[in-house]
Order: sequence, then structure tokens, then C-alpha cells
Amino acid sequence: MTEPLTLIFDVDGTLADTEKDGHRVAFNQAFAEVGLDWEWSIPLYGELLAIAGGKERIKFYIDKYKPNLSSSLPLPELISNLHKSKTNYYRELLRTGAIPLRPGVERLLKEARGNNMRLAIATTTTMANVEALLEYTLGKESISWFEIIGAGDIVPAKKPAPDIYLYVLEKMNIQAENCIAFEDSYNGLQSAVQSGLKTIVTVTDYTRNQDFTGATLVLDNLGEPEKSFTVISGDTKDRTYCDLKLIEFFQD
Ligand code: XBP
Ligand code: MG
Repeated sequence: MTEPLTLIFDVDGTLADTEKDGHRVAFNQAFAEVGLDWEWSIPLYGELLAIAGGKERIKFYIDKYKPNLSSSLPLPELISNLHKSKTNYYRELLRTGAIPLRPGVERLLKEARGNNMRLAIATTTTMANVEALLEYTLGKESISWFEIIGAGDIVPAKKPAPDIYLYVLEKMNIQAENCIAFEDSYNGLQSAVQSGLKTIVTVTDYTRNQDFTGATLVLDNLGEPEKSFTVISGDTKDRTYCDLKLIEFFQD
């Protein structure tokens, strides 16, 4: 008998569309708080998203756009302080309920739980952000729905490196062929595919023009019974939303 599938979810862009109205806004709040006149506009943030991880993103921005920055603090300390402040602003924003889950996410998670499937998270974002998103969308108890939450700096190399998925697979003692990953971006897809995972991509406004070669399916979102997804590529076997019946078609 084949093993039941394990579902591994990315967070930012996949569980919720967090970047434009969440992380971006929080970065700008953190910059303003210390008197920096840096403003990450929607298009600029699209460029910066090529760099995974908030601290890494700030470092890239300084190197490219503020190379002559003079700071009383050493650069690593400045970045670390800005990032801590950004995390606080981001969590506060989530607490207001400003960022909902994407279509189909709650339905699929609940269906998987109802079928005793194993669930996990593999993300580059900070653990505190994952916990806040889950708490303020599905309730605090939902954090325990995920057997492993691989997040942030727990591995040395962030996506597109495969490290975070390999970490989750090892911790759960499962083979990649018994899992499906859910991602929204090129970097995330690279990370999952390099780990040997079949991957369903749900695009966002920031990622829809990226290269998703290697994805099992590319959709606009997971869809709902009453509002079907749009298929960008792949064979959805005449299904109109992503449920376990569709996912099981991709089981070896
Ligand atoms: C998302 C990211 C994250 C967030 C910021 O990637 O790149 O860096 O933008 O989070 P993924 P932190 O969707 O692959 O998780 O500031 O906590 O790093
Ligand atoms: Mg993502």
C-alpha cells in the first residue's frame, strides 16, 4: 500500500498574500521609526523579493541603493535591529486581521486533517511570523496542526536552496516522493524541486510572470467549490478546485 501523502506548505504568498500589504508595510514602518527615509514602493519591493529573507533583503537593498550609508551602528547590528522592529510591526499588522488566508487554504488544511494526513511548513520567514499568521487566521491551536514548522534561520541557506525542505523531510523521516509541496514563487519552487518534491504553485501578483518550469501544477489559487481556480499550466483532471482527490492524482 502506498503511504498517505504529506502536505508541506510555504507561508508567504502561499498560505496568505503577505508581501505587498504585510511585510513591505512593516519594513517601511521599521525604517521610519529610526528616521530612515527609505520607502519600499510596491514595484521596488517586487525587485527586492528576489532575495529571500528579511535581513538578507535589507542587506541587499543597502548594498545596491545606499552604499554610502553612514550609521553609528555596525551594519549587521543595524540590520538586526531593523529586522526585529519589522517583525513586531508585521505581527501587529496580522493581529488586526488585515491579511486573510488565500482561497482554498483553510478548506484543504481541514480536509487533510480530517483524513489524518501529516502537515508541515517550510518557509524562509521568521517563526514568530508563522505563528502570528496561523493564530490570527485559524486560531492559536492551528499551530499544532503542523508536525514540523521549518522556518527562518534554522537552516544556513534560505530558498532557493533546498535546505529548508530537506530539513523538514529529515525531521519527519519521510521521502520526498510521499509529499506534495505548495509554493507561490520561483525561489520557493526551486527549493522544493531541488528537494525532489512535486510542487503545486499558486501565483500572486508579484510572482505570476516567473518561470515555473518543473511545477506539477500552476494555478491562480487553490480554488473553492463555488469559485474555481484558473489553470496556468498542468493537468487538473477536470477538477475545478484543489482538494485531496486532485492531489492524489499526483501520488506515485
Ligand atoms: C518569504 C520571504 C520572507 C519574507 C520576510 O519567502 O522571503 O523573507 O518576505 O520574512 P517564503 P522575514 O515565501 O519562501 O517563505 O522578514 O521574517 O525574513
Ligand atoms: Mg512564498
